[in-house]
Amino acid sequence: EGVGVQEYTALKMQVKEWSESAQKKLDGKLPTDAKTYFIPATLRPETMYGQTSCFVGPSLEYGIFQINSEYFVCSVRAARNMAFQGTFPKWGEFPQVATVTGKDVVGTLVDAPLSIHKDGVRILPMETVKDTKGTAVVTCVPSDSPDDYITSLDLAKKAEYYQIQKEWVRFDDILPIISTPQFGDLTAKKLVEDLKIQSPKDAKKLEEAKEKAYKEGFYKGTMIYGDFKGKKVEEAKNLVRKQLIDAGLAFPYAE
Ligand code: A2H
Repeated sequence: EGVGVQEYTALKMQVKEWSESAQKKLDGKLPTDAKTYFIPATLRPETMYGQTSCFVGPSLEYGIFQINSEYFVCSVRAARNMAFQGTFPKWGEFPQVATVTGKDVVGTLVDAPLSIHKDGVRILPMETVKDTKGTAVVTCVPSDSPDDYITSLDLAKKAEYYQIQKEWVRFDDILPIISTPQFGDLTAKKLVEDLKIQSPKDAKKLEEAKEKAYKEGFYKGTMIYGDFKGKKVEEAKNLVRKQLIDAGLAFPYAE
């Protein structure tokens, strides 16, 4: 990344129902009617129609931060950055009301803005989520992200091992959102299969897949779903981002 600034879209995924373990941990720490949101940072707002779940690092620590009458779940590092970007009411302050681990919140049901899954999606574990970038929350779009595709496949295959319900992965029929000349309309699936990626730990191949998916999607992709169907991805990206921000469902986040 070096000297460049990464302009993310921070999405607000409202909690509909906490997992049992999160509920226990948070008892008495949040008002009962609190509006709480998981905040994934994404570079691909135009893909939000295809969200199927949302990932946290199971062994990472997350803070719950108060912003007036709302609460955000993200890494402490990200909250600190947000405090210097005008996200919190008092510049430089990011009041933390609780701490949870990723493992605690797995199974929580959240709203996924724009997603076809109107009844919400589940918080799921992803071992490769880093605490050192974004918000340490990653929304899952298996049609266009090779990481998300292979992690979902792995979670669905080993649901018992991960102590999740297979249905939570919502991996059965992936929604095609973007079409590209080289990879068709399910870019991530095509690349995972072409490069024979076997597991979320195939870091080198995933890096290659990510690079290819991103370039082809951004420069050659056309939207085949949503309000900007027919438009180039390059153009749709900012239109979807603006739509989410104007609706109060997202905000800009940079690092
Ligand atoms: B992207 P960059 Cl559809 N750990 O969003 C691991 N991955 C993280 C992360 C973290 N702490 N924070 C963000 N990310 C992911 C959508 C998407 C993304 C699609 C396709 C590719 C893609 C849906 N997931 O990213 O290293 C987030 O996933 C591939 C580049 O800061 C975020 O955008 O450039 C992207 O990585 C940010 O990666």
